[in-house]
Amino acid sequence: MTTQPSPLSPQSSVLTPQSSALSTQPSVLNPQPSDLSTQPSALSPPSSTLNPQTSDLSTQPSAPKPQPSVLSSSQSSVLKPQSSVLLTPHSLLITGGAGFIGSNFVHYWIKKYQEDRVVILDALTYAGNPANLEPVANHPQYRFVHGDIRDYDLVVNLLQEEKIDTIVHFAAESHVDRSIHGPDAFVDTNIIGTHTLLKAAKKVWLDRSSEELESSSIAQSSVLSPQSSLCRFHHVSTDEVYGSLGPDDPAFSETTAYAPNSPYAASKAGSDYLVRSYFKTYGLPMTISNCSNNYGPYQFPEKLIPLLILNCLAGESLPIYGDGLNIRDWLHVDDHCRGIDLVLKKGTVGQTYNIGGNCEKTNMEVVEAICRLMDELSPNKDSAPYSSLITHVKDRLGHDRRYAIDANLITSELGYAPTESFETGLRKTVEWYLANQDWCQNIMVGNYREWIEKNYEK
Ligand code: NAD
Ligand code: TDX
Repeated sequence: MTTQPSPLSPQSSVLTPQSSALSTQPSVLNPQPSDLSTQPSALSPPSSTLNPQTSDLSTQPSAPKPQPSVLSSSQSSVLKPQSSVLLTPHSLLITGGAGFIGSNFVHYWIKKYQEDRVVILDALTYAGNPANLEPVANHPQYRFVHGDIRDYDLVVNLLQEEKIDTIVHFAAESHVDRSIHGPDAFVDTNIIGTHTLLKAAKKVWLDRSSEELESSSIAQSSVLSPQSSLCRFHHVSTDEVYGSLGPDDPAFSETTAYAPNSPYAASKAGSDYLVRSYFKTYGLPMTISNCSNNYGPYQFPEKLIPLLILNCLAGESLPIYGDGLNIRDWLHVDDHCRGIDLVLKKGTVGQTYNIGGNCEKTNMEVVEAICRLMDELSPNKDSAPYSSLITHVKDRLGHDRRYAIDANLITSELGYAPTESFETGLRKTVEWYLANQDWCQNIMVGNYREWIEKNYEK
């Protein structure tokens, strides 16, 4: 539950913060930012003394000499974010790499860092599509593994076999509406799955005993320790963990209290907490990015922007939930990939970074912009404007009213700035869907049709 004054749209049938017993325990349901955030202001300065690590970590013979700038805690046994740790990834495990953002990230990374090994682990759920990876599938450093992030042995073996130094974790159940119809899969993948990856990373990067090392076929030099800047668990998360903003509230910063409203958002919040705890408790080198709404090529057409483009092409209605005045902060997926790259290479270990587009739009503004582009790029045969297809439909349960990201930390610390405006990014996106009709047709069958029937009660 949230303390925000107006998180629920007027149409919503969901509990308001004022209602019943939920509002009687604000200190439980609404922890203060200091309880939940990683607090950039609390960064501990790099210690000049070589400090022993936490008790768990100090037992590790694979870390002969703690280095001063990394993860050392001075008096406290609780680890704090530490700057001046520069990571140079060589072998990446990209989970969920066959999905929308994951596949764009794989394209981005292979193009920019040709020498790096890129291993993709994806269960190929309805949202995973090998076709998203076809353009890079013949790259010599590319490997696709069809498997589940909840398969601990598989993940441990992959980390060892491929000498993985960097995990970029995209795999998730990602659609809010599906989480309303069936939350279980969200808990399974987003919470249990993330925890399985964390356990595997801890096992391979932190827990190896000297006997294991001696009998291992992996060279000692490839073994990573929490004291090294050689490994990283990067967790890709969402702005939805922060809940819903009122019209005049400041944008979400890294210290905003978590207040997830949908099962999807709650499962992502749970996974964020687990990642944070593996840093604080065990010293697993991690970073988290919480990003706003992405759009761009390869996005599954259950999400607003591709759904609207494809419905225009099919001459079907353009369903807008409720009054259409809900606000999202839109970011082109390439700019999200750039942000993750910066966090990996220059980010502070243990830190959360918000990534956003500084681009708040109501859903009505989005649908109208798409209709204008479609009128220009693929006019309706009977010349009727596509906006005539806009239809207001029943609101989403618990529909968050407004998201907005304050990206000052990543901007000032890492020099991040989006390169696409909404106008340029949306035009490119519409052009991509128009030019990739085969990709669209191959997706809009079977399960997809069933989902559309179910969600829109056709
Ligand atoms: P997506 O639904 O398009 O792709 C998810 C991918 O994960 C698919 O390829 C799927 O097959 C794979 N997957 C699902 N369960 C799996 C499992 N158990 N094991 C292995 N693979 C599994 O999602 P997306 O939109 O690309 O989002 C990627 C990540 O970014 C998610 O963690 C999401 O929460 C986050 N995020 C998304 C957005 C957005 O606007 N789409 C914004 C902020 C954050
Ligand atoms: O048919 C629709 N009609 C409609 O009005 C759909 C599918 C959506 N909407 C509205 C709901 C939202 O206010 O459009 C807005 C955007 O909806 P989605 O594309 O479903 O995205 P959202 O729910 O905001 O969540 C997205 O951004 C944050 C991603 O799906 C998440 O994975 C990400 O974490």
